[in-house]
Amino acid sequence: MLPRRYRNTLLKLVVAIPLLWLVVTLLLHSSDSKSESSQNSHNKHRDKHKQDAGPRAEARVDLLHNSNRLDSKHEYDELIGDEDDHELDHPGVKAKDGVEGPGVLAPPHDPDGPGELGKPVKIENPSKDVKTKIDQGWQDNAFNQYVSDMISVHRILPDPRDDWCKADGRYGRDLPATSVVVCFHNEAWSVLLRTVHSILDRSPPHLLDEIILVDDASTMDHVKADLDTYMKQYPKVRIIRAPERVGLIRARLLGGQYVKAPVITFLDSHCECTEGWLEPLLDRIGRNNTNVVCPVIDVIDDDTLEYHYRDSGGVNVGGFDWNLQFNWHAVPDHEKKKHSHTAEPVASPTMAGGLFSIDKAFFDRLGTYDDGFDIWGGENLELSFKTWMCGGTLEIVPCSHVGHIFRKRSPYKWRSGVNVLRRNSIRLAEVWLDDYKKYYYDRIGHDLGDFGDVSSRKKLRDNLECKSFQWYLDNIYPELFIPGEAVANGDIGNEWSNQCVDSAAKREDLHKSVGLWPCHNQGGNQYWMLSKTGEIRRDESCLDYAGADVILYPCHGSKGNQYWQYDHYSNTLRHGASRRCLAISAKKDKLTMEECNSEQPRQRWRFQTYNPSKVDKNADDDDEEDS
Ligand SMILES: [Mn+2]
Repeated sequence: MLPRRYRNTLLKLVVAIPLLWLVVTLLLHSSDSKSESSQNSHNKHRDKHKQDAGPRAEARVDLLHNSNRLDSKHEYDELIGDEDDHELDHPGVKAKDGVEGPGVLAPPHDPDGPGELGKPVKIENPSKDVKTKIDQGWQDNAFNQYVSDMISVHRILPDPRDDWCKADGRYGRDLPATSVVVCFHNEAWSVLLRTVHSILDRSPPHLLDEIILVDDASTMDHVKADLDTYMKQYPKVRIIRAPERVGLIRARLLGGQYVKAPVITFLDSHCECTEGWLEPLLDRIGRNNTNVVCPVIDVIDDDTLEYHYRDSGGVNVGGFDWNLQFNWHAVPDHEKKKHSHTAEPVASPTMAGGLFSIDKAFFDRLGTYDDGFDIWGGENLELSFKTWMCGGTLEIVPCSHVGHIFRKRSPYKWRSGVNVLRRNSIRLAEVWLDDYKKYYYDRIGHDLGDFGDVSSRKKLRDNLECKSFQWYLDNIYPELFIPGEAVANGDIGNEWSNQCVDSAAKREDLHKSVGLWPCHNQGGNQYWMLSKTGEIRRDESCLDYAGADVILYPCHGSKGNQYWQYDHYSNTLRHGASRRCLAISAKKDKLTMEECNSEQPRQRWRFQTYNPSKVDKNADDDDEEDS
């Protein structure tokens, strides 16, 4: 909890600031005043990136790395964002300042205030008192609340859209309206308000029916009566209170019950919507009500609240691995070929889960979420699979950008004892994965425990006459690595030296050189699979060569530095991009990459098992001069 003295001050501020604004507004009857008092801050560019993180942030870190690897260093920099560009991109700041929709005067808002245009706010040399407050903010929220509190809840953001998105007639005229459901639990005041105001400020009023805030039994005072009082001035905002803690999934369903608009949009409570975020989403649903659509999720830095974005060339789509963990990957070639511009909506095998729009009737038809799901996790994959398998389409819409604060841990308390995520995932696997569930169960030691009754969910799938998971994999996610389809597996041995390719493949082993060890025939760190698309991998780690050492890198599915061609006649492993061959050094102490020479015994490798019938005949398509 906040120290009492600070809490009282905060409460007073919370009440006093809107009142003061009201008085000032009435007195002046103009929006000239820019008297917002804000604590002094020093905006300094910041380019530090945290490495250790929870699953969501992990996805983000991998995203950053993948972009860096797949494209170029230059594009990596673009992803991080370039403040100068932002200002050029946003000439209309002044015009919008002080106005918040028809007839409502916004609080005074300093266009040069902290965090404006998505710039980072950094506190240099905080006093002891300030440091205490900063620490408390981190403890309560797992992001820098102190910095958030300094930033206007109406801050202007850069316009992250491609020009393509702004062309005349790009979107239909008669779009369906939406209600936006935002669930929260003890969300920080300024962050929650900024979420709400970014929706109110940047959604065409006729397309926004309501914002439904669902309080999942918060315990902190600031989101109780104060929030009610504050939101009374905004007739479009409705607050629903769960009587007891129900968890994110059930809180969303609770909010969904109040939706009157044809479309439901779900957002997290620590988001910021950017200019034009809503129309491209609703346009897709207007065209076809079985389109389920996600905005691009931009990263709001958890420490500085800097807004990071990049153009549509960097858009990623959702996938998953056999731990049933969501992950991001680059738009695959087969999808790219369907589009003439990178800003067009792209098919995504899965969604991250927190931010999306769906036609309410279609959501109901799909059986919303499994009501046996508890708290959090797995629901995004469930909705993704059944959307595709039961006649819908899931898309990322690059013209729609919503920022999200990615936290590295959950600040909330939950009862312990049950592995909720695993239980949800097992229910999901039982209902939707058919025989492929075995690959997930392999990962959890076939320890299913009590996952409850899934018969009603299976019945739902039958009634909807949904397609098979095989169909989904073949048509929607052909990039997914299916362990049973490996062309080769087991150890990769060099007979001349009796050494095998040997590395652990945990997170901490990524980005490190791949090792060698005498072949032991025990699997473990010597167990590899050669995928039909030419990756040498274990789990999500791939052998990767970028010109220096052969390292382990998260598999990105885009060939390039991770593409290997195994010739089982000469037993050579040729690297696709460099055309060099994997070899063992003359001293037998490390892996090297050399000019290919099939006479060289140091370049000969044997897979424990090799099944040439599983080689994908299309795998060499984009290979110019095949051997
Ligand atoms: Mn979130």
